[in-house]
Amino acid sequence: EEQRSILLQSSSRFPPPKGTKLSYGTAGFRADASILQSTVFRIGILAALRSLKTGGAVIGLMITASHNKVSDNGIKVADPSGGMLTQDWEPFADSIANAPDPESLVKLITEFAKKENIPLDGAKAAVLLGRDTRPSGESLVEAANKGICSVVGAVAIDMGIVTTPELHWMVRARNKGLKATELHYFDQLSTSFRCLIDLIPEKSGDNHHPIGKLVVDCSNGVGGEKLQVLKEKLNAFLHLEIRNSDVGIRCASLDGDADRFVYFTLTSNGDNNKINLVDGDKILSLFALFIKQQLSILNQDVGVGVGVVQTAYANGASTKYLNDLGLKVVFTPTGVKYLHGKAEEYDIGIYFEANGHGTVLFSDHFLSWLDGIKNEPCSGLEKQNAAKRLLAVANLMNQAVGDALSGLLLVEAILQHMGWSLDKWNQLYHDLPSRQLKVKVADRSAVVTTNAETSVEKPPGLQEAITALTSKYPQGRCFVRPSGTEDVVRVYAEAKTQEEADELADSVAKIVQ
Ligand code: NG1
Repeated sequence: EEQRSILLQSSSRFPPPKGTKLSYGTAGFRADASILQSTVFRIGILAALRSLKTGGAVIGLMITASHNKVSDNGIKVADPSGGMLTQDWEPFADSIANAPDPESLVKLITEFAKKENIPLDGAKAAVLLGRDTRPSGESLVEAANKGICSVVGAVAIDMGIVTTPELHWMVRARNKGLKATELHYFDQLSTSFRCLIDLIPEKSGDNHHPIGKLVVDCSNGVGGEKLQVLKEKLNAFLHLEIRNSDVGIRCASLDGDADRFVYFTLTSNGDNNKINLVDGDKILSLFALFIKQQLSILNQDVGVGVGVVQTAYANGASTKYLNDLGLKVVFTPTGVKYLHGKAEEYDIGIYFEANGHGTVLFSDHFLSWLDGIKNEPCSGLEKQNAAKRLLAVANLMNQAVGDALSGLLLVEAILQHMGWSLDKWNQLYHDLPSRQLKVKVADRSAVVTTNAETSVEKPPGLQEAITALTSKYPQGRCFVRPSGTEDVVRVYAEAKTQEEADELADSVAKIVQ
């Protein structure tokens, strides 16, 4: 009863916006920040309930809209493992976000708590709060805090301005009883990076190029101030320049909450600058190649279960390259929650979305095997070093979620290890020309897909039409899917030439409209 009246009272201070229906999409809720107070308050309650349900484990709640415009904001929940909120709670998130008044909200919460056996008796619960640099973040954190504290026994711990991956990392570390502050995060990243650099074999031959300076564009987001900390720790090992946007020799670019990154170079011919994008598929390929090499040194290139996870947006040329390396490539729908879950099934699971979100996961079993080799002098120095390198990769790469800062350091370490320029890396394979379009439709949920979003189930007839158009183009590939973060249907097409990819995407966009 006490709990009920607290919830009624506090939620009456956060009325929901009229006339908008929110849904928990590919990356939580996103909308104009001005209408999110009530959603954030309510998801604060959800996070506290999730903590109670998981026996008091720490839950994460991140206020960010990533790469969206600065006036937007959003909210994502991290489960005790540091991964995304379990999908079977998403319908509850939707229903409480859209409850019209305090009575119906409290009714939904009470029923859900009963169904899930969540103790509402003052048991302890904890939620870690984080936000990016958006100005709206501060007041939204306050709303989340109110939501959390309206669950009796729950406390909110405000971590301030952090990257999304940092918050996920902290949630995971706390629940594992590991050191979990931001200082520990930076320590772990810089130590394992230095370890990889120390383990680079003596340079031989003319293949090695000094790899020069890296310029990082931080999108005026949270990544800039965090990368500055790493730069200071790594000055002697990595020549790094941090800018909001600029051009340079070898450039990397982070998104607003630093959970994604890509590389690029600029070539200028006359007045025109051309951007050569080195995307998530190529980052994935570089990581896969390095890991494969270390496994060969360990004579384990077939015995270890390595899984590479991509989505339908992966360029066909990357999938071919990975298959040719002898790796197993599997596909999931778009959205980190799907890729991460799949990657967890392997000894080493490497996943990346083409847009630069991904990481490398290691199973506990495999890590102890590596530890054994590292500590066994009879293995021989080469094998011990290969094991050390893979252990350093496991420490460097965020095990909770894709992380631009750790990913960037692994790219840099591998380029130094190989003695490769960015161009050399970019030559691993050549992308097939592709085109992505967005189509505004009346109701994007009318499009229902299957087979990791590669084919359309509904409306009837649409897939047949897409197949017929695609078959006209050599090496043609095309699919459509409703976006989970924007009110559009996305069209992706690939073909042998840019003109053909454009034509195919255009013609399919017309029949989707
Ligand atoms: P949607 O809007 O569902 O396509 C986009 C990206 C995802 C992912 C999420 C989260 C594409 C095609 N889609 O999802 O990969 O990054 O945003 O931010 O890039």
